[in-house]
Amino acid sequence: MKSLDALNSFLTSPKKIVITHHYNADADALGSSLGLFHYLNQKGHQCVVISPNSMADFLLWMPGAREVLLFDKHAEACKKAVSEADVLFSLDYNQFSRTKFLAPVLEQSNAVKVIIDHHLFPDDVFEYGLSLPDKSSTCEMVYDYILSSSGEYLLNLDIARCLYAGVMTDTGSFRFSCTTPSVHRMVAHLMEKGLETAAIHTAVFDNYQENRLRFLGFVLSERLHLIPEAHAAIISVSRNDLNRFNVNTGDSEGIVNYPLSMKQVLFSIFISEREDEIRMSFRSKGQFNVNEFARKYFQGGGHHNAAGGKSERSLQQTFELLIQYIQENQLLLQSCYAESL
Ligand SMILES: [Mn+2]
Repeated sequence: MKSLDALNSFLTSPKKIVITHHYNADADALGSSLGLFHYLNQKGHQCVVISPNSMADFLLWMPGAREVLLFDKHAEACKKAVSEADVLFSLDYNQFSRTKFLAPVLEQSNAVKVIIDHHLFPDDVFEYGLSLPDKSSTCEMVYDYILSSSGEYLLNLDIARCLYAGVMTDTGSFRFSCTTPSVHRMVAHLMEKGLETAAIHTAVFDNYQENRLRFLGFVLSERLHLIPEAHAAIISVSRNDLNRFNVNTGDSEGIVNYPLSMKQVLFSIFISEREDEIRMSFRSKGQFNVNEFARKYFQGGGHHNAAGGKSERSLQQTFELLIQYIQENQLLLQSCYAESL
């Protein structure tokens, strides 16, 4: 794969550029896409951001969010933009299948394909780009790209807001182990551009509707299962539970983190019953590697402290399997716990 430096010599004249990210965009996916969008537009390119599906409400404050083309709403406009594009950026994902229904459209594109991403094992479809699993977020990588392309003078408040949102969420508000000194230097730099961090934290995190807060209270009280000897916790949510509180896909986001606020818990799992599968989120604090766990047992993966997976079994069967796999890892979890402070 050729470097982003090499791409820059291709971008010396104005190009038509499409920027995409994964299905169910999170703040890093959308923030990195819009950060790059605001940057490349200022460079004279004609950019469009395409999202595979409609985005969660807590992202709509981002500058440019309402200009994003949604494949589930504007399929024809998306197809047209992709077919006319000279360059296609893939941000915060490493294979087209992560865009679900948009994937066939991207696969047919003749545009130069570029990846900027921090997940393991990128597909070989990309001609240019950067895949750095040690980076905190794709937003940090877009920031690095802007600086390394001598674009510092174009780094404005809109870009700062978008990029900060992704780095804030992907580092768990600067507490995961991926929060390097460069992350803090980046944030300091963005603050010098006028960024107000508190307002963005509020926009992203303090946005619950009543049903979502009540749902959170319910699952913590009624659906939390602890496995104390393995320092693990499982929250298991059925389709009925989701319907009862009328919660959408995005509403369960982040609930997986709550069990980690207990001293004795260092591995937390959230499983929920969706249309066609059991969706799984894994989080850990410290040394226990949930990326390996998700990859080994549940067709998933992600990062050291945060990963996802899925199961085609029933909710109950998935729960029982989880208990079994946690027991298999019990000694490891105990030693991770012994090494924590
Ligand atoms: Mn990310």
